[in-house]
Amino acid sequence: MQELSINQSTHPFACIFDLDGVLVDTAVYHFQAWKQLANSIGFDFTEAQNEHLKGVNRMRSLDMILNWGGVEKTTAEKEVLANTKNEWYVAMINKMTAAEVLPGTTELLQSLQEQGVKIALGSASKNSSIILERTQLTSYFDAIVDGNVVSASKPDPEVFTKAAAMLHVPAHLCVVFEDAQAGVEAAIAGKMKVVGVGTPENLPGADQYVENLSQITAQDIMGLIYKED
Ligand code: B16
Ligand code: MG
Repeated sequence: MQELSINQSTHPFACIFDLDGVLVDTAVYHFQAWKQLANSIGFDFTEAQNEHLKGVNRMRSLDMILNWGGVEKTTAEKEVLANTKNEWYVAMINKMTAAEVLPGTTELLQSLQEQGVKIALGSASKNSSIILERTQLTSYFDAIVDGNVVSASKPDPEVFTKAAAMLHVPAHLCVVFEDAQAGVEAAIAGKMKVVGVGTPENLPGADQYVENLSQITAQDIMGLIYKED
């Protein structure tokens, strides 16, 4: 069935995508680098613990890991540890390819772009530009808001409200795609619609749930904003 094209003058809307866990799966690289760091300090770090770090910024993640390991460090020592972890992580993401883009991602971004829908990134990561370049996704984005330009971490809505402002689209016409509970809460706090990439159990409060972006079309997204039409 042919998809109807979206008229952006009568039914405008924009999409804001989280990066890690929505467009690409970099959680595996974060896990390897954090585990190596924890082991170097003398304790272990599990995949279950890594789940709690999704959407959480780098310094907050380090604080949580040190807390789990029962280790205290000074601010200066934490800076060194965070930089070490990031060097290991960047070495891994520098080898990423377009094959690591999650299912349905490129197709959805292409369809949205062809239909004139504005697209932004809303990520906690300070490494988003490397990841987008390596996976050949950069050209789909009209605005990039990441950990380099926001001061308040999710669940604060700053990352998404900044993205909406850069796109010149009001919050109530924005749909956020998120795989982390902190991100879903941030989108709700920003008064935006939110698609949870996960389950209602993991991500309570989202307007719709998908396993990945192959399960949603540009028309479905428009329907989330214009439900009564
Ligand atoms: P970096 P997202 C988040 O990205 C990750 O989910 C989280 O695990 C990570 O700690 C955070 O980025 C910071 O990443 O160390 O690269 O700045 O999900 O908000 O795209
Ligand atoms: Mg994420």
